[in-house]
Amino acid sequence: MTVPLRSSAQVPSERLEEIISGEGRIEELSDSELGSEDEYEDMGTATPEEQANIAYLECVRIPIHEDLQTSTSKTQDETLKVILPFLEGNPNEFTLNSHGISQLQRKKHVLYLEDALDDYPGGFAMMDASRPWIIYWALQGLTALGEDISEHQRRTAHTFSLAQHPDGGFGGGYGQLPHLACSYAATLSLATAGGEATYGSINRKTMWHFLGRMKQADGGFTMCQGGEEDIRGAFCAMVLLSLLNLPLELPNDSPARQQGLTTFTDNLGDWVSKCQSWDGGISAAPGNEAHGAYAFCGLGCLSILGAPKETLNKYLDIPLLVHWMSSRQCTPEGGYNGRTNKLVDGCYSHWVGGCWSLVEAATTTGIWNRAALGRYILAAAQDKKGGLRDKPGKRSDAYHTCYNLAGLSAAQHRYVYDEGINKGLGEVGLGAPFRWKAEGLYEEDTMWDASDVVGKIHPVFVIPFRAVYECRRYFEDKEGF
Ligand code: FPP
Ligand code: K
Ligand code: ZN
Repeated sequence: MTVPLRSSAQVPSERLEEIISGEGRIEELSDSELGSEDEYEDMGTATPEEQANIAYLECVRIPIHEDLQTSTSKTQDETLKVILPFLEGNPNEFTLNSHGISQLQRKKHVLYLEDALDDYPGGFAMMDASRPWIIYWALQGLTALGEDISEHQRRTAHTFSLAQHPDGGFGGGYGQLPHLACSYAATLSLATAGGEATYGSINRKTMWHFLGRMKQADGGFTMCQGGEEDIRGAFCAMVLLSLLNLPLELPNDSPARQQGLTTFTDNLGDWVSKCQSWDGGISAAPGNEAHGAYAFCGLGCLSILGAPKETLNKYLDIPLLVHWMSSRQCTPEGGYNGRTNKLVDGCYSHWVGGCWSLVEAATTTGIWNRAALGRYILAAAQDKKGGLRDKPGKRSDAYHTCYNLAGLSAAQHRYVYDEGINKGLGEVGLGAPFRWKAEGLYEEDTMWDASDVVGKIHPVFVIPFRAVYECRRYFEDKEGF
């Protein structure tokens, strides 16, 4: 039997090799290299699983085209032509799973992330302020791949002891000013590394004062002193307050207290509510364009403020949000884009894909295509050299590796909110995020085998469940400072 297949030969094989090896760039492909829309070739030796995969793609891969061409529509068409060979065939020549999709290249990704924790050449000096992020992405990715990262415990604690600011919070490294994003990535890294000495290295009292300086009278948080106020700040602050079991009362030296606020959560839900845009998505700050990364921050923030069923329904228009989130899943690519009329990108596997667990705890379940996301991640986002990427033609990096794997986990596992679990943990304060559990694997219409399954990831904190509950337990025994 022959199955019609879009020809990967539309892109000359040596160019395809460059793209696969990460040296070629999509933007460099000329129109003739990208070929025409309707060329097909026979696929003589497809296994039944591959044929089923192709048959599915045949049904969904021809989008309805407007006559009007714009730079946006052209970039989209070009991107599809680069991605389709990876969905329909196997240009990386990875071993295929029983569904005809590339297997998860676990060993390669582990080596890639181990390397990301090693030394960097001089050109990376500009990334110095992002050092906490790099450590977080690598450690989180490794645990998702099933690695025991406890050997990194001492080194992680040491690195962040230098990045902790005497006035509270973490910067990118020694001598840098504290920042909410650095504090978030540092704390998640330390929680993941685990161990009492590691937890104990976090100065909760100065962190509480730092957060007090970030709190704004309108309810939101700035990222740093005098910096931008956006929904990342609201999410990062709530993660720190809940994971470290900090008092919810504002410190006396908090400027917001002088403006009449008394707690960190004052006006917060209303501020997040104002970030929901007219199209249902969530933006960085009121009035801005909705974006997937900010949707996750908004939903994460509300899921820490209280039970998602209450807070999400209270502060958001959920049907409108669900419509916007559903519109982010690209067809036929299967992965997500971050905003309207933009391109599929593996990191949104988490930023949007990861929103579903939170939203499904507040409304109907079963409203997204997990299999299509799994297909994009396994077939198109894995780099031949190890690590995962935005899309074919882009280089892998620790950020895209972490968030592709988190998205894969969201597709594979059923994460549920259960009031009944962890009695005695999070009874006072921000206890809602300690009510999550993994309730088995999603098994209908999957695109993965057991060996492609990644670890369970806490849907709000995006670190292992063990790390979340152990860390909170440690800080609950340390009430006061
Ligand atoms: C657009 O980039 C990306 C943004 C506007 C937001 C980026 C923010 C995050 C990824 C994370 C924030 C989360 C925390 C917890 C701090 P782009 O224009 O290059 O990409 P696009 O075309 O896909 O929109
Ligand atoms: K992008
Ligand atoms: Zn990306």
